[in-house]
Amino acid sequence: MAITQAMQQDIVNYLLDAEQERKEVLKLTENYPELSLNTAYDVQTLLIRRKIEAGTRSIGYKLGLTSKAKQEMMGVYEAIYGVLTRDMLALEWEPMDHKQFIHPKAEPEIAFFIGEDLQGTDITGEDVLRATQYVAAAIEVIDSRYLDFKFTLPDVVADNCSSAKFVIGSKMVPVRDVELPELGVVMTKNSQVVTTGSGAAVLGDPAVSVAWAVNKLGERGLGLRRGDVVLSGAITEAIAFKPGDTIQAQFAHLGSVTLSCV
Ligand code: OOG
Ligand code: MG
Repeated sequence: MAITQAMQQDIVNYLLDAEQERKEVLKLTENYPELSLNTAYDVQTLLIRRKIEAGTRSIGYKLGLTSKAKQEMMGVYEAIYGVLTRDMLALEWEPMDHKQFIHPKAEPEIAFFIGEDLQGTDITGEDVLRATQYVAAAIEVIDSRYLDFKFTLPDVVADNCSSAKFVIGSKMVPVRDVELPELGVVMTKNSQVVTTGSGAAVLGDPAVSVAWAVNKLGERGLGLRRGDVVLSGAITEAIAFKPGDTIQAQFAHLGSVTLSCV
């Protein structure tokens, strides 16, 4: 059975409801086993369109499942991309209210600030470096709308790749001043080290990860625009947090970024 436009709208309502009511829902493929990856990206587009109609705007993209640690954690072995919207941008010095989430987790990422438009289907990591103005430390908060944070590839893509919030560190570094694969990161929770990694964990090089997304977007006639922010994908596994927890990602060269949950 093909997934009709009407079914896609039903799915969007189902996911938006779960997010607004902060409730976990059964993954889509339980009821729509035929949901393909391509249709899942169509659903994601519709979902973002609804959010934009409700008053936010698109400010860039995020990569997901680009590291082995994340792929093994989620049991999904393919990279994905989602859309970042303005309402997802959280400020480092503002406490993050746990009540807005279902079951949030934090992951350390590298944020790319894009200085010129970049579109195509044979874009390389080098092209990405040329188009990038700055990089900065980031923490992404993911909050899958699915029961127990479990999903298949089309499920997570339709759910805009579990996107919820992200925080960017205050230090913007010219991309040519750092060797991205060698950038080490230490993540702490309440001052205890919980995980460590380096940029190379992300498809060997975070710039290659961003290039992958540009090429995927290119297949849909889309691309990066000057001013976009792109999150490279988590370098380590994601860490669950609760009210009272402080999560910090300390990067070599990029400084640190902190999230305090209340
Ligand atoms: C999917 C989103 C993954 C990342 O950085 O790998 C992601 C998930 O794990 O829920 O954002
Ligand atoms: Mg992420």
